[in-house]
Parts: sequence; structure tokens; C-alpha cells
Amino acid sequence: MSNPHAPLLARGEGPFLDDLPDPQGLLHATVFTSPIPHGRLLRVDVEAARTAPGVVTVLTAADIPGENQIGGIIRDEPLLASDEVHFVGQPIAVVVASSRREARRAAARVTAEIEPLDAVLDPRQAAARGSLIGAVRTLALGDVDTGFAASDVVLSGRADTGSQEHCYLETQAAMALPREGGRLHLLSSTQSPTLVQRIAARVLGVPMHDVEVEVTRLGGAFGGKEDQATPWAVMAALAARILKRPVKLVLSRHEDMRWTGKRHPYSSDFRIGLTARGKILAFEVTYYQNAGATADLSPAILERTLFHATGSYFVPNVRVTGMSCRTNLPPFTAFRGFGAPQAMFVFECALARAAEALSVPVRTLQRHNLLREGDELPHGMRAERCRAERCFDEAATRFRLDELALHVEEHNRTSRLTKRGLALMPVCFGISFTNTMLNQAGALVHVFTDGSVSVSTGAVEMGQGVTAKLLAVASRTLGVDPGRVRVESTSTARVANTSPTAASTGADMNGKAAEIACAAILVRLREVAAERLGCDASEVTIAADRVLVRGEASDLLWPEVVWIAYTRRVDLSAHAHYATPGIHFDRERGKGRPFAYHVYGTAIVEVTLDTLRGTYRVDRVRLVHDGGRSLDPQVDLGQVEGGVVQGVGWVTMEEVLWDRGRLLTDTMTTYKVPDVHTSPEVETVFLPDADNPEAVLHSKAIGEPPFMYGIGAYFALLAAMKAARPEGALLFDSPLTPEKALMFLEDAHG
Ligand code: LUZ
Ligand code: MOS
Repeated sequence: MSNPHAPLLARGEGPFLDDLPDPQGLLHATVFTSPIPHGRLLRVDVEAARTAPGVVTVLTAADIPGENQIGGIIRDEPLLASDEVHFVGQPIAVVVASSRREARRAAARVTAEIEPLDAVLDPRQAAARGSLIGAVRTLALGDVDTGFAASDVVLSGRADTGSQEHCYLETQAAMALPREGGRLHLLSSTQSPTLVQRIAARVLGVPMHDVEVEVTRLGGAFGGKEDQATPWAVMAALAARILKRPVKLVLSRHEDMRWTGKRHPYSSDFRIGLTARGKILAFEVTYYQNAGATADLSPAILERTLFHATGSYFVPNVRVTGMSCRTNLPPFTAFRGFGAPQAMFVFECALARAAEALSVPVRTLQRHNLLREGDELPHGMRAERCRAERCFDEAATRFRLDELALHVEEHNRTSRLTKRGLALMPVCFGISFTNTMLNQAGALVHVFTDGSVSVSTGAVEMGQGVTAKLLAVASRTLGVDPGRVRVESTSTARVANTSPTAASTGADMNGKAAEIACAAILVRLREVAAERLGCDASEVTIAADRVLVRGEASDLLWPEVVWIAYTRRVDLSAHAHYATPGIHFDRERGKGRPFAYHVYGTAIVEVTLDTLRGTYRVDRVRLVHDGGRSLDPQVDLGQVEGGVVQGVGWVTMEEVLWDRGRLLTDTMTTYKVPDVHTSPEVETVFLPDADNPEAVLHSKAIGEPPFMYGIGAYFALLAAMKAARPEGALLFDSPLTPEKALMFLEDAHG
């Protein structure tokens, strides 16, 4: 099976939204944004921009016909600021001109009079001032106080993780095309076509059926287009609606980096209690999530953090607390892992500290405390078909962990200028949107009279290969050659009320809906075939384009059955809906069964550190991953490799810095991502015999879990640093840039 988008993407033929031919009369929009992090907006002067060459109009909050409100979870975000600004880069006015260049030049002529207010940038400071979004959330299991009392050692510490730029290949983009009767056809580079449709309708003051949102493919998203594709699409819609002309809005890389939200930085306090033999008895943590200026998805992300507080481990007594802290930075948003990486990092910090105190290797503690079948997690769900130990042990044997550890020790004994580091990173990631409501999907399948098949779902192709998987599901369910199946673009007019393609559930849920729709058509076709062949429908199957009776090939081929069905006026189309069964969560009690299942795996990460320079290489990441029965092993391999590299980047070289609310790392020269030279070698082994009855054709979700293997790079580096300077204090401040490593090492040579 292969991804039909792949050759196009590999050849650079995309095309992405900005590559589409310009419709006649196309106008270009850009945005004037707040230059300061917090202030009272006293006056906006757009006159100089309005009269600039090529400018058609400049729109402000006053021009919005509906509600000036784009907030999803909480209604706290205006499309265009009208009285206050809360972050640098907050949209204030939309400038529309004949060309993109003229629009940008004119936008530079907009001025705003803003009375500066005190800006809060640190989440702990925001919390101290009571500046929170939503409630403080807590989950508890067992009795944490008793657990600490019974512990032989109790250790505490603070851990910080930084932000991360999504760095999708395609920046945020939208094009609004007016249609008859005031309707709009909206092309948007969004993971959430229905969200864009809903918010556009709200802002324009029109019913949702007046807005069709369509997506062909995105040049990456990683969560950055789950909520934050919306404002740009809605601005284009607003301008198109008012001007009755097509309007395109595409952010430059620079604008995208400065104006859009990134991964949430967290600052956390943890406490862990263990027996002298290394059994964890209690864990307590408080997460200060830096949410930025508006809610965006922060409360949902915080919830996933809480759900993953103990990672792949069983802890009998737990109390986890988290809060979304409102600060004057661009709203932080979804990013692969959605709060879980931040949680897992903190737990690994606690383990590192405990291992140091008990003088045992971290991996011994890890192995000793892994989740087992039936263990209860802090949110109330138990580990089912738990593969934490299997993956860990499989990785240890297959990659000869003991031998490797000896090599590393030997190297570090004999080498002064370079030190090697080794870490294991077990992952356990819950699959389903934590917001139960979102766990639904739809599909619309047509079989045409020539036997070709058209599949529409709510899933958005963003390079992750969901198209290839939907194609596999449809062709396998119908028993036809994959070449007969086309997966269509994603349109709100074909499949309605869809959830974002997110939470790693795209193929799971939309695949299931497609399977149900295909199965419904198949039932009808088997009746038709049975009648023609004079047998019972229960004896008929279809495989490889041919009708079989009791498993024996007949002369009847797929296109013939389809044609006969048509002539007999049998419906060759089906719509299906899928709602993930058996999941629920009671937020009041903090208990439930939030996930359909978990994905497990363990990575072994190796690094080499230059002890003079502080520079390092992440040499190798080898892992055993529980991928279920893959719908497309090549696609899954790509997701694992990309995820690992992105995760390694997050904890090593990707550093986001602000100066008084202004982004400093706002170009690809100051913000570094792993490239072909700096990426580790990744070796992936999929766990054999890894059936998963909970998902479509027994597969498993793949998108997010591999990201968290990358966290191992942090702890491998820490191990190498400690090998160079054993007396140095463990540093829990991600990303571990070469600068930080060098500062740690300074004393080693001084
Ligand atoms: N988006 C969301 C997500 O809205 N809810 C989730 O639980 C989630 N998890 C991962 C990634 N995106
Ligand atoms: Mo998400 S982090 O858009 O799956």
C-alpha cells in the first residue's frame, strides 16, 4: 500500500494552498498586530494604510458583522482586538490589497496608540497573582500522604520544559472564495475544518451551511493547525464576504513564527517516595502550564498532562495538580503529544533523582516500576493488554542493553574528551481525545458504476499518511484493488460535524467510519451477487476484485456486480458514523476510562558529548514499538522516525526565547531544528504479536506516541554530563542546549 500524496510531496509538486492558481480578482490580506505584550488599545489609525497603493480596504473589529469571538473551549479570544491587547502579535487590523507585497507595505503604515500595562510572562508569577484559565485540576489515586510516610527515601525537585515551534513546511494559509447567495467556499490549511466553519459562521453572523470548508492536504501541522489555523481563515472569510472577492491570507515564515502559538512551556514541582529497594510508593506533582494570553486548547492539554503524570509506570499513591496560567505571550497550543511529553519529562526527572539517591542505574528503577496488566492509573482506567514490560524487555534483549552499557562505561573510563550517555525511554500514551465528545467521526463512500470507489471522511491529510490508511481500509473491506479507491479532499459539505484530525485518532476513527460505510455497501453487493450466482448471500465474499462463493472463485468480477446492482436500483453509496465505544470521564470525580487503549514502547538512546565544547551528537535511537497490526508499515515507520527526531529536537537544540514578550528566535537561523546532519540514526522494531481489537482492522494509532521516545535524549545527555562531572547537580531544564551543557561542564575542566 502506498501514500498517493507521497510522490507529489517528494517531488515538491504539492500543491499546498498557496500553490493553487490564483482565481480571478484575487486579493491578498495581511494583518497588523500588537507590538507590545499587554496594553489598553486607545486608538488604531488605519488611514495611511487605507490610502496606500493597491489597498482595497482595512478591516478592524468594528467591521465584524457577527460576533468578534473565536474562542473554542472558553470564549476569551477576539478575532481582532478592540479594547485591550494581550500579546505581541495579537491581530488588530486586516489589510487587503491587490498584491501580498502591497498589503504588507500598507500594514506597516497602520499605527496604534496603546497604553502599556504590566505584562506577566512567567507561569508561576501568573499563578501567584491568581491569573489562571479555568480551574485548578487535581487527580488522585490511593493515599499520597501514607505513601510518603511509608517511603524510605523521599526526593523533590523542580523541572522545566521549554516551548517548541511547529515548523510545519507550509505556513498558516487560507483562501476564501465567494459563491452565489453570499455563501463562502473556504480553503484552509486546517486540521479542523468543522471548527473553521463554525467560527467563520459565528464571526460572519451566518448559518454554518453558508460556509463550506475544504482541505486537500497540509504541509504538516503537528497540532499547530488544530486551533490556530482558524483566525487566518476567518479573516480571509471576513474580507471576502465584505468585498465579494476572493481573498487569500498566507503567513510568511517570519510572521508565522511570531504570531502563532507553540508548545506549552511548563514549570513543575515534584516529589517522589520509594522503598530502599526502589519500589515507587508515592508521587506528587504540581504543573504550572504557561498557557499564554487566551485559553485556546490549554485546558484540554493540561488534562492530558494530568492523565500522563506517571508515564509508563505504576505508582500506587498519586496526587497530581495542574493549572493553566494566563501570561502575555501568544496562546500556546496543541503540539504532538498535547501535554503528555511535559508530564513524562517530569516523571523521568523524578526517577533520575531517585536513582542518584539510591545509587542504582535509572533503568533498574524504570524496569522495576513499569505498568503491569490491571494496574490502575490516576484517572481510574486500568492498564489493559499492557505491553510496557514486553517492549522494555524486548528492547533490552534485541539491542543488547547490558553489552551496550558496558561499552559506554568502558568508553567513559578511558576517554576524557568525549563521554557517552545512555538512557531508556519507555512510553505509554492514551489514545482518544480526552474530551469524550470529540471521539466521533463520519465517512461517505460512493461506488461508481465502473467499480471505482470514492471515500470522504473528516480526516485531514497533513503528510501523516492518513490517506494511505483510509485507502487500505476501503480496499481491504470491499475486497478491491487499492487502485480502484480514491480518497477525496476533506469537505464540511460532504462529511459534517467532524472532530479535528488530532490526538493520533485520524486513521482510527475515520478509518472505522469508512469501514462501516464500506461494509454497508458490501452487504448489498453480496445480495446482488448471491442472486446472480444462485447461492446464499452468507456464502459470498469479495476479494481481489472477484466474487467468491464459499471461498471458491466465481466468474463474477467487481465491476460487474456493481453494474448489476445499479441496474437493480441498489444504493451504491453509504454514510457511516463512528463513536469510540466504552470511553467516559467524570471531571468532577476525576475518574473514568478516558482512552480506548494505550500505545506502548521503549527506546534506547545513545549520545556522545564533547566535554570541552559542550557540543554533542544524539547518535542512535533504537526502539521497540507496539504498533498493533499496522495498516501501512511504511507510513508507521515514517511516523516513528519523524516523531523521534522531533522529540529529540524539543529536549536538545530547539530553544524558544522571548525578550519582554517579544520572540527572539523568530527565524530559521536563530531557531534550530534537527536536520539531516544532526538527526540520530533511528532503528525501529515493531512489537510482534501486537493485536489491538480496539481499533480499525486491529491497528494502533501512531502519530504522537513516538515523539516521546525523544525525551530519552535529554537523560542520555545528562548521563554523559554526569560521567564528565559526577559531582555536578542534576539539571532539569529542557532543552539541554550545548550552551547549558557547557556551563555544566565548566567546572570539570576549571
Ligand atoms: N486535541 C484535543 C488533542 O482536542 N484533545 C486531545 O485529547 C488531544 N490529544 C492529543 C492531541 N490533540
Ligand atoms: Mo494534535 S497535538 O493536533 O494531535
